[in-house]
Amino acid sequence: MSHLEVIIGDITKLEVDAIVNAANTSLLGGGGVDGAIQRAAGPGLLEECKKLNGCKTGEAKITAAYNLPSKYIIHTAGPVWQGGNHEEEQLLANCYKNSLALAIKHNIKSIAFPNISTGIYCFPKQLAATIAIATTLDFVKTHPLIEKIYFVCFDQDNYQLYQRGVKKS
Ligand code: AR6
Repeated sequence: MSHLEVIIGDITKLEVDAIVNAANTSLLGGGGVDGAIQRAAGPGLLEECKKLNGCKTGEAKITAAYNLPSKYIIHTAGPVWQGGNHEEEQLLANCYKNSLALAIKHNIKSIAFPNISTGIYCFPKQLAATIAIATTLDFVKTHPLIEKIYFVCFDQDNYQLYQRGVKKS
């Protein structure tokens, strides 16, 4: 499906309308991709994030992108994997859905997702990839204004899982 593209690399370098940040509910920064985005965007980002009142798990908020080449950053808080009986799957799907819904509101046509929750939050990678691909495909079916969705993988495991998953879809 031409809407979805899998790439490997650093999401902070992408020239797209919006990149998505795998943040936490405080939106006040952290490690992983969040730390990389905060560092590359510069201090203005944290100042804007402080005014957002956090973000519930599965929800999404938008900011400017400051020193990044993208136009916006959509921040979403992924679920922490706790064994699978704490609505983790639904909450992860919500991250993708709510980020895409916010993108539509802001007329965003290209968006790049990191592999939300699969780092520090320990969500199983295969399951996360399946949810990410199914949820985004389902969304673009009814929202054709989103032209391109990039899955930006940072490790080979995820890269292979996503390539296989997108090929099959
Ligand atoms: N570009 C693309 N992907 C990246 C980059 C990058 N520059 N850096 C890491 N990744 P994680 P989480 C990948 O841990 O599991 C933070 O402290 C990484 O390899 O960043 O959702 C937040 O503040 C992995 O595949 O996010 C939260 O507290 C994916 O991004 C917590 O971590 C997500 O890994 C969120 O944990």
